[in-house]
Parts: sequence; structure tokens; C-alpha cells
Amino acid sequence: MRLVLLLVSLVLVGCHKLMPDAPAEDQLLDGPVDGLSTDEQARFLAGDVAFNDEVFTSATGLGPLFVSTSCGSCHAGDGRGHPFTSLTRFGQNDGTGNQYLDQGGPQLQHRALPGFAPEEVPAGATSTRLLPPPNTGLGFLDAVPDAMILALADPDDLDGDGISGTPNWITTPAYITHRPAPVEQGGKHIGRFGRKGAAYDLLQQTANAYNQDIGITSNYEPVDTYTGAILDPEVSNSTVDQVVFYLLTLKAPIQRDKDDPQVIAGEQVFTAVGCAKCHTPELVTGPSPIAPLANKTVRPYSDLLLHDMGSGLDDGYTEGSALTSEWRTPPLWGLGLSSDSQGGSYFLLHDGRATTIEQAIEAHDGEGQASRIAYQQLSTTDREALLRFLESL
Ligand code: HEC
Ligand code: HEC
Ligand SMILES: [Ca+2]
Ligand SMILES: [Ca+2]
Ligand SMILES: [Ca+2]
Repeated sequence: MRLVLLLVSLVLVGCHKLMPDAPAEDQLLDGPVDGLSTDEQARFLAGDVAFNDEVFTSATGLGPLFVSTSCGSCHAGDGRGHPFTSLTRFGQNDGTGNQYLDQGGPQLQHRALPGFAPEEVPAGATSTRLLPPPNTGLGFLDAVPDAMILALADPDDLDGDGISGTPNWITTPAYITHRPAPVEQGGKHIGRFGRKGAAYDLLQQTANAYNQDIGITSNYEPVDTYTGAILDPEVSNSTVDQVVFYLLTLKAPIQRDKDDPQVIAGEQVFTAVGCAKCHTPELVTGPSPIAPLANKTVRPYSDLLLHDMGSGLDDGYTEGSALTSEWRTPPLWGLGLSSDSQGGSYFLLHDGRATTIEQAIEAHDGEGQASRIAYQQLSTTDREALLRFLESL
């Protein structure tokens, strides 16, 4: 019987593309946006291979200190990550900048090639453990003009609703080309990627990931994490650019059951209890050299701003101008599909501590307190509708 099942499953895998129950487009996270030119599709595919299939070894420059051996090993299926694929950063808990750069900060490389000592968190440093966020729809988030993010901010809470979203003001590396009409404040720019919004764009995120996560130097980030010396690039500019293009053109998750009356009712509850004040339903992109990303209305459910989420979610670690208790509102698109990439269960919030959507909401405090209390006071019917809606994203 086992053998028969095995054979059946092999056949099923074999004709994956022909089967009527092959996953529908709205169940998948890792395809390209619609409307790419033939040339752009080729760049997407090249980036896909570099991101998912290129596993580094000592022969191709891995390490000597590293966290993992490929992008795809941590970002499986481009969805939300798993506790097994987390990474650790360390530093101090105030705004003085990372005080541990000479002791291996900010990132812990806990693995090393034979003959090299892996890092440990130095005494006195505070450390944080982060799970990978999803990579879907990032090109749309990248194409949102700075001015739109700034317009959503209310750093001094002038409207008195208890919510004071603020951008993460960061110093951008010299190799970054700022997007059109960048907003600048005292020489700093608005970061929007990463759990604390400390990366300006997908090039910075990618060049850093190669360097810090895999121990791979590039022209962009040439400093070897082990010796501190500037090394020849171990990954070419063209490969980095292809990976950036892949991230830019990964499609946004498609909402399911959107016409279901319970889902529609749930979205109304979402707005009524104030979730939409941070999880901004709609953003509009500006110009982009990639036509399908330009001037599009998208529904990520994020304002890309930082919010103080209270002491329970305080990780004691700062990045850019983000305080220890501040997190960038995570986009909620793809939420209902995230257990597919998380081994069948949910691992939500920055460190994956919430294993249900309800637990994630219950952990909202600080600026999220009023909304969480409103959620706790909902009738069962409204609460069920809200969850149905969240699962449809
Ligand atoms: C060890 C696991 C690991 C590896 C390897 C890894 N990442 Fe990540 N990635 C993470 C984690 C954890 C975060 C969240 C970090 C943060 O918030 O600052 C992240 C964040 C990101 C983001 C930001 C997404 C967002 O929503 O803001 C992008 C893009 C990304 N990674 C791309 C890459 C690329 C490209 C590579 C390969 C060059 C890579 N990652 C390798 C774990 C990994
Ligand atoms: C004050 C702004 C704010 C409000 C209001 C708010 N959220 Fe959040 N939400 C956040 C931030 C910031 C996080 C990330 C916290 C972390 O990672 O530790 C988050 C995380 C989440 C997550 C986990 C997402 C993931 O990918 O891990 C869910 C689900 C969520 N919120 C749903 C809701 C719902 C539903 C409501 C309304 C009841 C709500 N939020 C209200 C800011 C807010
Ligand atoms: Ca190396
Ligand atoms: Ca390090
Ligand atoms: Ca406010």
C-alpha cells in the first residue's frame, strides 16, 4: 500500500503542471508580475536561479563566517520565514550607533568554514532574533514615492489617536541611487525594507545579505566580515542586479474569496477597530523603469512606517533611527498563504513568537493598544469575519 501511494505521489509530482488540482495562481507567491517584456522575463528567471539555486561553497567564496549558503535557503517559496531560518543581530539599546562593529557587529555569523571560529554575541551587547519577512510584491513597495510614506507619518501624533508612525531615517551607502524626489532630513533618507525599515532599497538589502548572511563580497559591499579587509568581489554586479530585479518583479499575493460576504464584513471590522491606521490598505506607486510597477494602486496593508509596539515586543536593539520597541508595519498581503512556506503553521511577528493570527493581534501594545482592545471587545461574529478577511489576504 505504501509503495502504491509513493508511486501515485511520484506520478502526481511528475504531471504537476497538467493536473487539474495544480495550485491556482492565487495560491502561489513566487511568480513574476504580469506584463514583463521578454527581456525582463529572462532577467527575472536569471535572478530566480541566482536567488534559489546558487548554493555557495568554500570554492565559490562562502564565508569564512556565514549564516547560510543561499538566499533561497532562508526565503523558501518567497513567503514568510521559519524559526529555523532566523538570523541574529547585536548592538546596544540606544541611538548611539552600533558599538560592536569591531567585535563582529551588527550581525552574528554563527557558522564558519572548518578552521575558523564562528562568532558569539559579545558580553554587554543586546541581541535580537529576526525571522525572514516575505519577499512578495516588494517592487511595488519600492516604487511608492517617499512623499506618500511621509504623508502617512504623524511623528508627534497631532491628530491625537495614539498612533505616531514615523519613518526610519537612515544614512544610505554611497552606491545607492536615490529614487525620484527623495525626501531628505539632515542628510538622512527614508528606509523601508527589513523588519525595522533600515534598508533604503533592494540593492542595499541584497548586497548586505550576500555579505552578512553568506559571507560573499561584492563591488557594493566589498569588506570581508572575517578579516575586515576589502576583497575582490565574490559575486558579480550582474548577478546582484539580477537578484534585485527578481525581488522587484516578484508578484504581489492575490487576495482570495474577495467577494465572500464574510470577507467583506471582515474588512469593515478591520477598519472599524483601527487596524487600517497602520496596516494602510492601499498605496499608489510612482514612476518606475519597470512598466508593470509604475503608477499602480496596490493593497499591501502597510504604511511602511515604524510604530512603537510596547515593551512586550521591545527587542532591545536599534537600527537607524528605529527605537528598540519600534517595528515597521509588516504588509499583510499573503498572510493567509504564509503557513505554506512556514511548514504548515504560522510564525508571525518579528521573531515568529505568534503561531496564530489571533496571538499576533493579542501581542499589539503601545501604539497598537487601542486597536487590540477594540479587537478584544468584538462579538464572536465580527471576530470570525475579521479572521476570515485576514486569511483571504
Ligand atoms: C540566514 C537566513 C537568510 C539568508 C541567507 C538571506 N536572508 Fe534575506 N532576510 C532574512 C531575515 C531574517 C530578514 C529580516 C532582516 C531584517 O529585518 O533586517 C531578511 C530580509 C530580507 C529582505 C527584506 C524584505 C522586506 O520585506 O523588507 C529581502 C529583500 C531579502 N532578505 C533578500 C535576501 C537576498 C537577496 C538574499 C541572498 C543574497 C537573502 N535575503 C539571504 C534572512 C535571510
Ligand atoms: C499602531 C500600528 C498598528 C495597528 C493599529 C495594528 N497593527 Fe498589526 N502590526 C503592527 C506592527 C508594527 C507589527 C509588527 C510587530 C512585530 O513584528 O513585532 C504588526 C504585526 C501584525 C501581524 C503579524 C504579521 C506578520 O507578518 O508577522 C498581524 C497579523 C497584524 N499585525 C494584524 C493586525 C490587526 C488585525 C490589527 C487590528 C486589530 C492590527 N494589526 C493593528 C502595527 C499595527
Ligand atoms: Ca567570502
Ligand atoms: Ca558579524
Ligand atoms: Ca496619530
